[in-house]
Amino acid sequence: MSRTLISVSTVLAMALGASLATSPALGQTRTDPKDAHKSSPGGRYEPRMDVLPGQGMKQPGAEPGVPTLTAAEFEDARKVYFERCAGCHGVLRKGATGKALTTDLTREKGFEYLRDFITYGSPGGMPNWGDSGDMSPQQIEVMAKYLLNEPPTPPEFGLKEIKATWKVIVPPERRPRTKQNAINIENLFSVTLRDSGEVALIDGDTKQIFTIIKTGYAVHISRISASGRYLYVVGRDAKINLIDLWMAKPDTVAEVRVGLEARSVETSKAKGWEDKLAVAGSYWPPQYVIMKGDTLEPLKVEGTRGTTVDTQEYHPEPRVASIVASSHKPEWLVNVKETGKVLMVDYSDLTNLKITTIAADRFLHDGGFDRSGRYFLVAANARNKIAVVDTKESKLVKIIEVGQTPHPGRGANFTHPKFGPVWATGHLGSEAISLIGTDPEKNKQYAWTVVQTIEGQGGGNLFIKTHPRSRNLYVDTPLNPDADVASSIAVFNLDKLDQKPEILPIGQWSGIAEGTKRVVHPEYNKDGNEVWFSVWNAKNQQSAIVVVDDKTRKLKTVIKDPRLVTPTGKFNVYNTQHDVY
Ligand code: DHE
Repeated sequence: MSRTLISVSTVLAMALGASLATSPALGQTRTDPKDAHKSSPGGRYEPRMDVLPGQGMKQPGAEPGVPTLTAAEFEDARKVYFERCAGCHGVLRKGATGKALTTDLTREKGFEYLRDFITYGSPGGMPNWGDSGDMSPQQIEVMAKYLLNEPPTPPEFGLKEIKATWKVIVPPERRPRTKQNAINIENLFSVTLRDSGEVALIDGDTKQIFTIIKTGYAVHISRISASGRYLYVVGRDAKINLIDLWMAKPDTVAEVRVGLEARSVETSKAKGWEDKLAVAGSYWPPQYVIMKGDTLEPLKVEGTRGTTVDTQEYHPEPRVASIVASSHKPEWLVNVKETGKVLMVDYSDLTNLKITTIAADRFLHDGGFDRSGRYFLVAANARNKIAVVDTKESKLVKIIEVGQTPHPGRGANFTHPKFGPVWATGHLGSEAISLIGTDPEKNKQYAWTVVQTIEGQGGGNLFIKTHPRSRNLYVDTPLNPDADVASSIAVFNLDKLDQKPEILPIGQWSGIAEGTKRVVHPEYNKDGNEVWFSVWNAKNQQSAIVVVDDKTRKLKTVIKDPRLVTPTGKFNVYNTQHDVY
């Protein structure tokens, strides 16, 4: 069933409405070893530094024997580097999933070597930027020279800078004491409108857009406070919006920027700590920031720079990936990508901050809890592993080998007819869906091993979802190069996992004629009887949300509105608040 993948950055560029002329053809099968990166499954699902290119950075001074760049060349190369290279090679070029490109190494290799390497790529994973037409020969020459010069350093963003961005728009004492709107908040969906930098709050009962709220740039995820009242939204520009869902018309009541580039936000969920604190992690600077839950007042900034779990070398820019809140203890699990460490941050005493550092594996990305809420399973995606952390004992339980580039989102929990409770992840790099036993009490023999692997439609999977009241498992494939696969969903019967999945043509059901109609991020309503899918087209094309009846697997409603620009993630208030997935 598996189908070849094209590069994720190409896919994302297309979704962003970038010119197809500069991108490889959709579905093109590659055999050239130089193309290994692009054809290797999930090979280019790497972060971009979307906001850093816009930061002014000083050009390092000229050095004897090193080619100089004009100010304009430096600016162009710097922009391209942050957009295309920094995700793998690091902002400071000390290496991440890609090799280090510090000047001691690049100068030894020399200009011609660098130029050819950028042009042709390598089987080890370097894209063939020149050969593919993604970069012109002139751009490549400038980039090779740029790499021979010292890297410019983006600015730090400490408490002073964070505080300067902090705004309380409606102070807590001026906020409503009771809910002022008639909406069933528990069934409200916060929908990411990625390219317009907004979230749409959609009433899950009536399917009406209640309001649209301006948020950060290329907005990423939404999370809900423990009480369900406050919604936290993070943009890629590290802007956090705090939205009060009790207002007659919910709106931003406070905002702050916690850094220059960010992807994650979470709140305090332990007993006695509900709604008290919030935390956000950034890609640059490498840090996380603890804030007051109801005002976003920044309280504490903690850096993540340190040594890696394996080679135990210093890494200058370990990015903060996912952050989840334990419900057992006043702790957050902060997953640090480049060092491979899970930091269990005890937020009960910010002066005497206790952090338990768990050595997992490198390139931690996304993950979720098992159904008991005790164990957290996180993908070390570039290592094809899932690390399991016991949040009660604050210990690593096991590191499990799965398929190529796991991407669980938050994963999917269900009771398997044979193996008992399992948690499932899909993969960017293959059609495999790995089911991992999660019950060390009653099903000890199956716990923390892959008990079954089932086959979806193909690689390019990002999210997978079920619900405690459902016996269906939905698997998306928005990054698959085959347009039919990208615009449809595979749904498995959880009682008959040996049977092939049914394919739901969600893109077609949306009634939209234009675009690839990538279908992404299944999300249940509160009752678990409907599943919502985003039909994600480019910014200048029509997109939609398709709602499916979970029992019949038939189309229920299509939500279309010109304001629904590039909808991607959807966060049902109740399910996000209670970690139902
Ligand atoms: Fe995400 C979650 C990082 C691209 C949609 N994404 C996450 C998390 C991280 C992350 C670290 C976990 C947050 C948490 O739980 O605290 N995402 C990144 C990237 O670095 C990457 C690969 C590239 C980039 O430069 O941003 C990236 N992500 C995307 C997309 O292109 C997606 C598909 C569309 C979009 O809106 O940008 C996308 N990411 C999502 C969604 C979640 C997410 C919907 C939350 C899933 C959930 O169910 O909780």
